[in-house]
Order: sequence, then structure tokens, then C-alpha cells
Amino acid sequence: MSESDNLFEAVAAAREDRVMELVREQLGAGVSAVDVLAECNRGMVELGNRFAAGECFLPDLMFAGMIMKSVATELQPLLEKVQAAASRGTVVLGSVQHDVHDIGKDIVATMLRGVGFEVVDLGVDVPPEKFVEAIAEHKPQVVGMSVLLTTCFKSVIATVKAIEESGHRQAVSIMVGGAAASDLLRENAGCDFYGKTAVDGVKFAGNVTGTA
Ligand code: B12
Repeated sequence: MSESDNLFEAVAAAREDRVMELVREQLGAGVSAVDVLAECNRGMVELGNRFAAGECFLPDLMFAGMIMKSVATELQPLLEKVQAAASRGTVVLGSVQHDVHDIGKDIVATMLRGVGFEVVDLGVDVPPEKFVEAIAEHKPQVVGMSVLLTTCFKSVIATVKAIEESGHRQAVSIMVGGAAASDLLRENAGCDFYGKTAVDGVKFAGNVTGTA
């Protein structure tokens, strides 16, 4: 199949014009925003594999990152369509220290806001002490960490440790997600939940706050 024929390939080949066309086509054909996003994610993973195999280079990753941001902007109103009347709780969210990947984290934030959570988005490369300060200030029920680099596992572990040492551990449920995260990381770092997708994170926050 040629790269222009499907969304997965168009994303993996960083073909911006074709990606946006196919996203609109799929939405027009009734495919849900969550499914469109999932196919784009698979394309991004494939692009990452090609990068790891030396078949494409950093500028391709950067360009694809920009394309995904456009896709996320296009999908945002659809992901936000369920508006709750009252706040369902607060989530503090960030990409861990030394990790600047933020596309997935932003999608998690958009979806949480869309279903009525307040989200305190700390951004990228967030040091453990910033998570702790935000917990003290905003009193969230849930803390979410995004991690895409295996070299940043230690940042996840350090963040959980800092939360424990600050005395806030019992007050918050901690979730971890992102392409480098796994159930094993959750267990080793002492997080409460590993979410493979943004939807999993939203479900977890709902369960924690008893608003699912
Ligand atoms: C785009 C990209 C970049 C862009 C990021 C742009 C941006 N603004 O984010 C740029 C060019 C900056 C970049 C840089 C680098 N990257 Co990069 N990048 C990627 C790529 C191709 C896609 C990531 C992405 O956005 N995916 C789409 C989003 C939507 O998916 P996602 O983040 O996984 O999020 C979904 C879920 O995981 C979940 N989720 C995410 N966070 C959370 C949090 C919670 C709490 C929950 C519940 C769920 C959740 O929800 C989302 C939707 O369902 C990946 C490939 C891959 N396999 O992921 C490599 C990849 C992550 N990068 C990699 C590398 C090596 C790098 C660099 C070190 C390259 C270099 N030599 O400089 C730098 C590191 C920069 C740094 N310090 O962070 C490697 C990491 C390898 C590893 N195992 O550690 C990967 C896997 C590529 C590869 N196969 O080699 N990268």
C-alpha cells in the first residue's frame, strides 16, 4: 500500500497534507476521534521504529511532532465534547524530568478536561520538586506522569520518592503513561496505575474520584 493510502502510513511518512486530509475523511465517515487518534499513534510508533533503525532522522521526528499537534488541535473539540457541569476533581500532570515529549500528555490533559476534571499541566521536563509543590498547592486527587524515554525511568522513581518524602503520598493516586511506561515500571516505581492510553488515564481518574 502506498504511503498516501492510509492514515497510519501517512503519519509514519510524516506527510502533513495527506494526514490532515485523511483525518477529515475518517471523521466525515463517522470514525470516532479516539480511533483516529489511535491510528495516528500507531503511525508515530512506526516512525519511531524507523528512526531507531536509522531509516529516518531527528528532523522527521520533529516534523511528525508538529503534524501530531495539528491533528490534536483538529480533534480537540471532539475529544472535549462531554462537558460536565461541576468539577470531578483535580489532576496534576506533567512529562517527567529530562523528557520533553508532550503530545501524548497534552492529549491526556485535553481528554480529562473534556470530561470535567481540572488539570494542572506542569509542562515538560518537570523536576520532582515541581510535582510536590503543585500537589501542596492544588490538592489533586490524581497525579499523572508521562514518560517516553527509558532513560527517564529514574525521573519517575525520583518523583514518587519525592511525593512520599513530602508526606503527600497517601493523599494522591499516581498514574504513569507514555510510550516508555509499562506495568513493570509502575510496580518498580511504586505508582498506583499504568495507563496505556489517554482513555485509560481518564477511566482511572474517574474511578479514583468515584465519578466514573
Ligand atoms: C515525536 C517524537 C519526538 C519529538 C517530540 C515532539 C513533542 N513535542 O512531543 C522530538 C523530536 C522532540 C523527540 C525528541 C527525542 N526523542 Co522522540 N519520539 C517521538 C515519537 C516518534 C512519537 C512520540 C509521540 O508523540 N507519539 C504520539 C503520542 C500521542 O503518543 P504517546 O506520547 O505515547 O501518548 C499516548 C499514550 O502513551 C498515552 N499517554 C502518554 N502520556 C501519558 C500519561 C498518562 C498518565 C497516561 C495515563 C497516559 C499517557 O496517551 C497518549 C494517547 O493515548 C516517539 C516514537 C514512539 N514510539 O513513541 C519517539 C521516541 C519516544 N523518541 C525517542 C528518542 C530517542 C528521542 C531523542 C533522545 C532523540 C535524540 N537523539 O535527540 C529526543 C529526546 C528529547 C527529550 N529530552 O525528551 C525514542 C525513545 C527510545 C527509548 N526507548 O527511550 C522513541 C521511542 C523513538 C525510537 N523508537 O527510537 N521525539
